[in-house]
Formats: sequence, structure tokens, C-alpha cells
Amino acid sequence: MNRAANRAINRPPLPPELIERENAARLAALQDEYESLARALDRRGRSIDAVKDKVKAFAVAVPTWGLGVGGTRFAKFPIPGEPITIHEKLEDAAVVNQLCRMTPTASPHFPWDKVEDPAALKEEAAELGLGFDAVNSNTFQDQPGQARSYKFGSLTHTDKAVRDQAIAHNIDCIDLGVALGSKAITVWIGDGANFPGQQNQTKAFDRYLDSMSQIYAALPGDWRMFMEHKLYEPAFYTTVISDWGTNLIAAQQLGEKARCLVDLGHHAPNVNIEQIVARLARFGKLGGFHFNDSKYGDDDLDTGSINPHQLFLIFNELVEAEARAKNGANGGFDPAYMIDQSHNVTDPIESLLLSAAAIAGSYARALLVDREALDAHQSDNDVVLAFSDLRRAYETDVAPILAMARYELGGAIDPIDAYRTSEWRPRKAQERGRASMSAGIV
Ligand code: PSV
Ligand code: MN
Repeated sequence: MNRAANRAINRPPLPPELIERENAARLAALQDEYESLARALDRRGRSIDAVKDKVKAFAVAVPTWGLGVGGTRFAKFPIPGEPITIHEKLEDAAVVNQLCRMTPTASPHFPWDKVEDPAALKEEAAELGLGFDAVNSNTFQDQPGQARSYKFGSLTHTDKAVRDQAIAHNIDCIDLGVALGSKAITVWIGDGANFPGQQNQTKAFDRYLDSMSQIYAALPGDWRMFMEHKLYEPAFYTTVISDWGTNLIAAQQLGEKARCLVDLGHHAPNVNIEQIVARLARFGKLGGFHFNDSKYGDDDLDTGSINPHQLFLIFNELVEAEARAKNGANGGFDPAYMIDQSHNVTDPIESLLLSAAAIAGSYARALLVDREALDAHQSDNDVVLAFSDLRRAYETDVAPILAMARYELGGAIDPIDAYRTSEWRPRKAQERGRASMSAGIV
């Protein structure tokens, strides 16, 4: 699924010998565990190498804003050596990718990551083995010197001049993305209302469609537009694009290139997100994901840290949809995967490494589901055996598959250990020499 070619890393941020040394100490144990799992899976009629090859072809993008330490409305606790500039963020993204070989792209957010020379930034990233994933616009904040305020909305604002400013920013993001080699823009707006009566809900949605159609018209032929719904926050009474239904209507109105993006944190608690994924995939409108996890709301916790079973069930739908697409159904299947988390109490590099593994692990487990057996059990209404098909795959420890995939791609068998041994952060604390107090919530 959607892997940008595993790029050569001309300028590796970590010494390759360090990873080789670390791996050498672990290889025999890994081979033993891998072979043992291979035998167990073989008895279930599953090929470990086939799953490993799929995992090796899997990729998920990291968000530039997730490389800095996050925060809440209340505080941010910076760590020494955290990246502040886009150049430093790319360097840290390259560390993640060098260790896990699963995150070969970074997703920039403008204007935060805006540079004078995007072509040079593209070169710089390529040297580090990175490409650029979807570009993200930001009309949920006012920027210094900005002519008009987004306090009462952006793409849906009652004042055409504000809407025009927000449209122009999105088109500017597309232009920057073209220079960086991106192929998609993700649009999330904070527009909505905090009070009943504040906003005419129908007119606001109409204004959204009108604004988005102007951005859509500026998309290059091979681009996609990802639209991200969000239940609430910063608008607490009603959000213009609040849910997947509203989002789907809008995407259908706008056209083929418009797709719905599912941020796992943007739903009410207990919503069946895997069902949303199944519906969107079935109608060719699943654009991609922002992976994270939550206990209460849009918590932006590390992916799989709270509800790994839900993540598995989502990937179960994705594997199913991918198989359908292979048979030519539902207009193809190529969702964009990205992590969207706020790392408030951890080193972002470590959180991203753990999350990438959680995501790939869910994919591997979903690949282990015996789909023929599941289909037969579903047809027979054999509830227990159908559930057991999923349960057996979910309960499989796929860690040796992930580690072997990383190793074969040149990454670290134990990425966290290799990262700590590298002393990257303490070294960067010396070099970068300051802690960032910027930003609160990401
Ligand atoms: C909004 O909560 C969101 O999920 C959107 O993806 C933003 O672009 C991102 O967070 C960063 O603030
Ligand atoms: Mn998001």
C-alpha cells in the first residue's frame, strides 16, 4: 500500500555502523523467533514471507509538526534539542526513517514550514532519503501580519474577502507542494460555531462548497484533495465539516479528486470507525488517514496506545478493500497514511517509531486473517468461528515480522534501543542549543 520508493539515504543522520553493530547483537535471536513464527503460521496455512514482503512495501508519512514537542492548552514542556526549523524537523524525520524504514515521507504544514526556496528543500530532503507527502493548509489560526482574521471562520466566513484570503492560501500551498513533489493537499478547517444561532448551518456549508470548488479547480491533474472532518474543537457547538457523512457529500459534490480523510481522533467516543472506513472505501472516497489514538476526544495520543484492537479492525477493512480493488472493484485503492499526534511527554522520535510499528503491526495482523475462511464463516452465519478468525490474527505476535522487515530494509532490529545508543537527542541539545517555547496544542 502506498509506498513511496524506498529512497537511498545519501546523508544518513545516524552512523550506519551504529545500526549494523546494534543489529549484529540481535540478529541470531531474531532469526530464531522469525523461524519459530514461520512454522506456527505455516501450520495455519499462512506464509510469513508473504506478509513480511507486504510490510516491507508499507509506508506511513510523518507530520512535520509532530517532530516538535506538542502541548496542550495549558502548557508545553519543551525538551532540549527538539527541532524547531523545518530543516531540523527533516533531520529528525530522517532519523525515524533510517531506523524503521517505513516513513520515507514528511507531510508539511503551511505557513509553518514555508521556505523561500522549496526546490532546495526538496533536494535537502532527498539527500536525507525523504520525499514530501500531502501538504497541509492552515486557516485555523491568524498569522502575524495577516490582512483578515479567521476568528469567525475561513473558507466558510460570511465575508467574501476572508474566504478569498483562505482560498488563496490553499492555492499557495498547492504551488509549494508542486515544487516539493507532493501529490495532495489536506484541508482541515476549524470553521463552525460556539453558540446556537451564531451561524446559518446551511449557508455555511454552501460557502464551504463554493470555496472548496475554487481550490479544487487549482489542483494539478495528478493531485488529490483530502478533506478532514472533525466532530468539534475549536468550534464547540457545531463544526461545518463535522462528520464523515457531511464530508462525503462535499467530496462527491467536488469531484473525483476530492477524497475523505479519516483522522482517528475526530469522532465521538465509541464510534465504529472501521465501518466508516468500509463505507468510504466501497465508494472510492477513502483519501487516507491521520493516525493517532484517543481516550476521550481529539487527544492525539500515540497510535495504538489506547485501542489497538480498533486499529486492527480498521486495517482489517483496508486489507479487505485492497483485495476487492485488485479484482477491479470500487475504483481502485490507494489511501494516504499519515501520523497526526501530539507528543507532550515523550521524545517525538521515539513516539513516531512506536506508532509506525503499531500501524504496520496492525496491517501485518490484518494480512494474517484467513479471508476465505472468514468469508465462509460469515456466509454460514457462524458467529463464533468468524470472530475467531479475526481473534486468532489479532492475537498473533507479529514483532518478528516487523523487525525482520526493518532489518532487511537496512533499519534497526530494535529502533528505540539503537536511537538511545546513538545519543541523538543529547547531541542535538548541544548543537541546537535551546528549547522551544513556541506552539501549544498542535
Ligand atoms: C486538527 O485537529 C488536525 O487533526 C488537522 O489535521 C490539523 O491540520 C492538525 O490537527 C494539526 O494541528
Ligand atoms: Mn489531523
